[in-house]
Amino acid sequence: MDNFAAYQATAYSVRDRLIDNWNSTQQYHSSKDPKRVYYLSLEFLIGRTLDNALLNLNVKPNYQKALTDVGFRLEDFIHEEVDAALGNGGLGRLAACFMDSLATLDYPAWGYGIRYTYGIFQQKIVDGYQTEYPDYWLTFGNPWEIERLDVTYEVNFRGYVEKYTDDEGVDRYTWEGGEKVVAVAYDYPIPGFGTKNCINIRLWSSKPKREFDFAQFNEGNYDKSVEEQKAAENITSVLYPNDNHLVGKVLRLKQQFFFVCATLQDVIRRFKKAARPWSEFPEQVAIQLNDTHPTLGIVELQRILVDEENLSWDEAWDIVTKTYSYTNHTVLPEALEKWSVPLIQDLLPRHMMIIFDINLFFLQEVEKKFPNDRDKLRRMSIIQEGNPQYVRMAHLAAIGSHKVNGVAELHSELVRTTIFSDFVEFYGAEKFTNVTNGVTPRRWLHQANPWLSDLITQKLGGTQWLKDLSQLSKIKAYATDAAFQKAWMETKHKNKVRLAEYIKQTLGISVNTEALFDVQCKRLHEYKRQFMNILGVIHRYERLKSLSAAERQKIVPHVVIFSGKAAPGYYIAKLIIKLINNVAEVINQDPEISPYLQLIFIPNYSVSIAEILIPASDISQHISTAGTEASGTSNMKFVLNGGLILGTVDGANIEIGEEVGDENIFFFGTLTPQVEDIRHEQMYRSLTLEPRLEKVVHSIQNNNYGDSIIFEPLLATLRTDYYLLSKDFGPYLDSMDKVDVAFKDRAGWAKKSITAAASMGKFSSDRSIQEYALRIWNAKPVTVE
Ligand code: NBG
Repeated sequence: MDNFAAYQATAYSVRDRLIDNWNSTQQYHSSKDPKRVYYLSLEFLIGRTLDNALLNLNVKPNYQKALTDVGFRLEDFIHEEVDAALGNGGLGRLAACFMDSLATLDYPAWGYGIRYTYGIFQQKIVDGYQTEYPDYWLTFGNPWEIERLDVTYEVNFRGYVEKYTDDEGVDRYTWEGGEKVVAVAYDYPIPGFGTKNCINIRLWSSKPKREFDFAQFNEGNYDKSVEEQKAAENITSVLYPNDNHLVGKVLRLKQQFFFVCATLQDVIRRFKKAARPWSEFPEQVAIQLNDTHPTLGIVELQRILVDEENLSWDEAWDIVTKTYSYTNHTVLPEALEKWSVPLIQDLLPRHMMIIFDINLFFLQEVEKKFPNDRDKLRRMSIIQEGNPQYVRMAHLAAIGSHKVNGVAELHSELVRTTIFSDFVEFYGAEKFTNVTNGVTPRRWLHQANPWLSDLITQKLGGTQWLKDLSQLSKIKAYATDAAFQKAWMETKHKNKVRLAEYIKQTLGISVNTEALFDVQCKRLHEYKRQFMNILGVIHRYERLKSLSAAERQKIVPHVVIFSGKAAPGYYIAKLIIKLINNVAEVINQDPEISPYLQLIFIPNYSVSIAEILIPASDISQHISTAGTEASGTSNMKFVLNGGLILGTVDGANIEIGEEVGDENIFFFGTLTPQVEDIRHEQMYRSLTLEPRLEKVVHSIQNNNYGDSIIFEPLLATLRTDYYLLSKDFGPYLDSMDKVDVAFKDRAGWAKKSITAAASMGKFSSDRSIQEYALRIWNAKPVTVE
């Protein structure tokens, strides 16, 4: 960065303000001692902080002016900041949006996570292939974190368990860890918008214990003792780069325990400041598990209460279950966490014993309620039998929590009827609830799209809508007002120009800003069906080729934009990236077609890239096979920014459709209840592909997009077609035609865009957080004075 020192000075001065607010908030909370909310997440995809902090603190104009006076441009600093990318995708970004809402709504809340030395890898495209590079995000320091050498805890692994009998004759256990490391806290202040409330994400970093192994050292094993020190630091080195996919590595399990162990010590220390009885713990503490990743926290709290605090098993378990609640983010089988019993036994011997006990007592209750149903016991058990046995983390999370929620209506229904159907029968339906996801309008409209934000503020006569997004609906009254339509579409155009400049800078390609910007940016995954999209692009290209010059004139020009990372080990997803880039190579070098179709793959998708991509889109694609995308959250961001959705009847698309109205969303495709039947049918007869799809596949096989041999494994997925591309391809293309027809009617399109955006009040993460607070946490806001 050019003016690094000036950037640092700016950042540190903003940080000082954050710390001031943070201190007042902490002092006030300490004096009131309200119930705290703890949001435990292995991922926080925060992105950049400077602009967000300036806007939330409402000091951006002051900084702008002050910097201009001394010859700098604030914008330069804003755009050169590195992202804090400690997450994979929607799950991690949701956690970041939730922190913004918790702060803005004045909740006494904490986020807890891991300070990975390397966040999500950097993606570069080399010869059309994704290549991964480490994300050295801390190289130049991080002005937004505060190292807390005064907040450290010991975390143990392995070792042995000893049994003894206490004074009352009860069998008790102590665990003496063998491998010891230290967790050091790093605090990341999160300012609320238009409030003094400033909360904190506390991220743990692993360090070796200071006691160096001198015994080893003296025996001449210097290298071995250093090795062990290094291993301790390794725990928090790297974020696992898998989205919606389990990879059962020991180091990952170590991260999970390290994180919950340090977090619980911190939470309990805070609880113990007031001398309250343990029975009050659930009245003071609500812990939300963001997916199953922090589920060992349930076991660790039970262990602390029973082994260290000497509570009875039942008293302890009552406290644990009243404290925890669990959010499920997927029903995809390959993403459901399970850990082998021998692995847990080795790493956490006492915890494995406790899991077996939790399971035993649970299954005894099931047996009481449903006698003689062996199969039910097998299905509901925390332990999956086999060699080796596995611990099903979702079962453990559900059993150890008082509420389980899905993240959109359809998904929560699937949670109740598929993975947890037995549990609904056992516990009753009230335990399983829905909280539809949301996004923060501060970052995703006000910050990412200042032109549109200003226009809305002008029209509504103030910025109150940023704290109460339902007020957006007042904009609907202007949906057919020609002057307002013009102003509205002008902001869209400015955003398209801004994106075009970014594309020009990074890829050297000039895109047509009058064209329809058609965007799909998200993690690469077969279930998200970027493959169907690129096959559709080939179809469009070849159709354009077959038209006369005069006929082409009538076609709506498209700039198709993809962006997204594939997990480094996900071979098929990486082939999809390669195919997109090969097709782009052909299309963009075809001068005949370029005025009507351009294809762009933007490398290294990130929060900051999303901030310029999303406001520029006319249509975004959310085209997962029905029943597979739990919610999606970028769908909400696109519509909030005046883009329309081309999507399947899946996840939060459905609820967006309910809000914006059928005429303002382009739905297509198989519905969830039919998906299983169709898969079944396809298994029993050899699949003939939809004719237009067949043609596209042949064209690829004819080497029109590079040597087709490399795409064989990708094309082979169409033979079983688990994700129903062939079934949905025709309706997909037809739906895209409807988009084009609608786009030609400029006034009609503006009306749709305005009406849709104005209908998005429901999808503020403020609404989500209020639902959690009311229905799950029983937590109340505290206005910091
Ligand atoms: C993801 C879902 C998305 C959803 C986010 C946030 C996981 C396991 N799940 O659809 O795939 O929007 O969670 O809830 O990452």
